[in-house]
Amino acid sequence: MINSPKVLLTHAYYLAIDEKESKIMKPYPPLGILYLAAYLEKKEIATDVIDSTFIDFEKHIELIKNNAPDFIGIYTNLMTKINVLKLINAIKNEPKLVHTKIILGGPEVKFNSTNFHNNGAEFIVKGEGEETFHELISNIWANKTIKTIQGLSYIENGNIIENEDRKKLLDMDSLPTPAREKINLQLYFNAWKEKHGASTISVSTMRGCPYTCKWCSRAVYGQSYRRKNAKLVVDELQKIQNQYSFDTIWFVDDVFTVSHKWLLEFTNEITNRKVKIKYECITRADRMNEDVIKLLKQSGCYRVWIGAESGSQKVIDLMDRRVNVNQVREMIIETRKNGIEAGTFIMLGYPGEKEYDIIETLNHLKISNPDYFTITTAYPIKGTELYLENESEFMNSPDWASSSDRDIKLKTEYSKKYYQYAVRWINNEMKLLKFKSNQINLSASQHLKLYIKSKLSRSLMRIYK
Ligand code: B12
Ligand code: SF4
Repeated sequence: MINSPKVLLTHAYYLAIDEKESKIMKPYPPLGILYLAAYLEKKEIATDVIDSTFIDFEKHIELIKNNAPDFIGIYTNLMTKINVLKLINAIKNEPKLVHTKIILGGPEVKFNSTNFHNNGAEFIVKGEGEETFHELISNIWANKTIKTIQGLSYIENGNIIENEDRKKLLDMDSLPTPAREKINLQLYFNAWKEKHGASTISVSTMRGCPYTCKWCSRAVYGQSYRRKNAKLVVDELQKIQNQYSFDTIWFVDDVFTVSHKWLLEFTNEITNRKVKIKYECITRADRMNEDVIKLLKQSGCYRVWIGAESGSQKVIDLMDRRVNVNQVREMIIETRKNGIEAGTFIMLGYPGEKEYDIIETLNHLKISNPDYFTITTAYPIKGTELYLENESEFMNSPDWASSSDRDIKLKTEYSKKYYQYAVRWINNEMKLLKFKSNQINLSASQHLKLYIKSKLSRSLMRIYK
C-alpha cells in the first residue's frame, strides 16, 4: 500500500429529503460501492467509504473535504442523479479538492455519459465497476495510458473518448464479499427495527438477468446470468451472521430461482450446515413450481415477490415479459398455500394498455390475492427498449440536469390523473376484498368509507379518461 492513491467511494442518496422513502423507511446500504471497496482492498489499495444515507448534503461535502481523496468514485442511479450533479459542482468549487479526480459509476451512467461529462464528470465507468475502476486509478497513478481500459469514457483535450465495452466478469467466485464493515450498518438495522420491528441485510448472489422485459434497465450487468457458488454464498451468510445481529435477509438478485440446480445446492448447503436464515427474494412465475416452492421454504424464504406487472396477457406480451398470466396466479396461490408470503408488482400506464386491461389487472389481483402488491406507473429508463420504442412520442422533454427519467411522460391512453385514480381504485378494491375474506378487520364505518372511496375513484377515472 506504499505510495498508493487515496481513494474514496460514496453515493448521493439522502434519506431525510426523500419524503416517500422516509415514510416507507426501508433503506438499503449501497452494495455496489461496498463491492468496489472490497475489490480494491484485495488489490492492496486502501479505500474509504462515506455513506450519505443518514447525513445531509452539507455534512457530506464536509466529510469529503476532510478526506481530500485523490480519486472520488460516486454511485449514480436515476433517483440520485440530481444530487450527484450538485456534488460534482461542490467538489469542483472546493479549493481543498482541486486535485480530486471525479469518477462516476452505477446504473444511470451508461446511457447518459455525454450529459454527465458535459456536467463535470471526468471519468465514467460503464457496467460492472470492479476491474474498470481498479485499472483506471492504477493507470492514472502510475502515469500509464487509459486508452485501452474497457468500459470507460473520459474527457481528453475537451473531447469525450469512449473506450470499448467492458467484458462481463465471469468468475463470480473470485469476487470478495462486500466491505460492509466500511459503513455503519447498525443505522440501517435501527431504522428498520424502529419502523417494522425487524432489521434486514441485503445480499447479492447473482449478476445479470437473461430475460427481456422492455422497461427494465440492463445497463450494468447486461442480458446474462452469472452466479456465485452456493457454498460461497452460504459462507458469506455465516460471515455476516457472525459479524452482525439482524433478523432477515433480502437477496437483491433479479431472479432468485432462475436456476433450479443452484437453488437445490443452496438449500442443501443451508440444511447440511444447519444455517438458520429468514429471507425475502424476487423471482418469475415461469421459474417456479411446487418443488421450487418447497426448496424456498426449506431454505428459509418467508416472502417471495413474483413479478407480472399486469393481469392482462396482452400487456404482458407488449412488455415482452414472456410469462403466462395464469402461471403467475397459480404460483402466487401455491406459494401462499406453502406458508410463504407472496408479493407482486403492478405497473399501470404501459403504452397500449386500455381500460379493460386495467380491469383485467384488478381481476388478476383478486383471483391471486397476494399478501402484498406495489403499483407504479410506467416511465421510460434511458437505454431500455421502452425508451427507444417510444422516444419519438414522448409528451414532454424535461431538462436533463434538473429532472429524472421518471419525469418523462409516455404517450399513454389516458391522463395522469386517470392513472392516479386507477391506483387508488385498485388499492381500495383490494382492501375490500381482504376485508371480505377476513384478512383484515374494519369497523362498519371504515368499511363504508372504503366502499365510497372505491366507487369515487372509479367515477373519477371515468371523468379523467
Ligand atoms: C436493491 C435495489 C433497490 C433497493 C435498494 C436500492 C439501494 N440503495 O441499493 C430499493 C428497493 C430501495 C430500490 C429502489 C429503486 N430502484 Co432499484 N434496484 C435494486 C436492484 C434490484 C439491486 C441493486 C444492487 O444492490 N445491485 C448489486 C450491486 C452490486 O450492483 P450495482 O449497485 O449496480 O453496482 C455495480 C455497478 O453499478 C458499478 N458501480 C456501482 N457504483 C459505482 C461507483 C463507481 C465510482 C464505479 C466506478 C462503479 C460503480 O459497480 C458495481 C459492481 O460491479 C437493482 C437491479 C440490479 N440487479 O442491480 C435495481 C435498480 C438499481 N433500481 C432501479 C430503479 C429504477 C429504482 C427506483 C428508481 C425505482 C422507483 N422507485 O421508481 C428506486 C430508487 C431508489 C433510490 N432512492 O435510489 C434501476 C436503476 C435504473 C437507473 N438507470 O438508475 C435498477 C437497475 C433496476 C432495473 N433493472 O431497472 N432499488
Ligand atoms: S424485470 Fe426482472 S425478469 Fe425482466 S428483465 Fe428485468 S430483472 Fe429480468
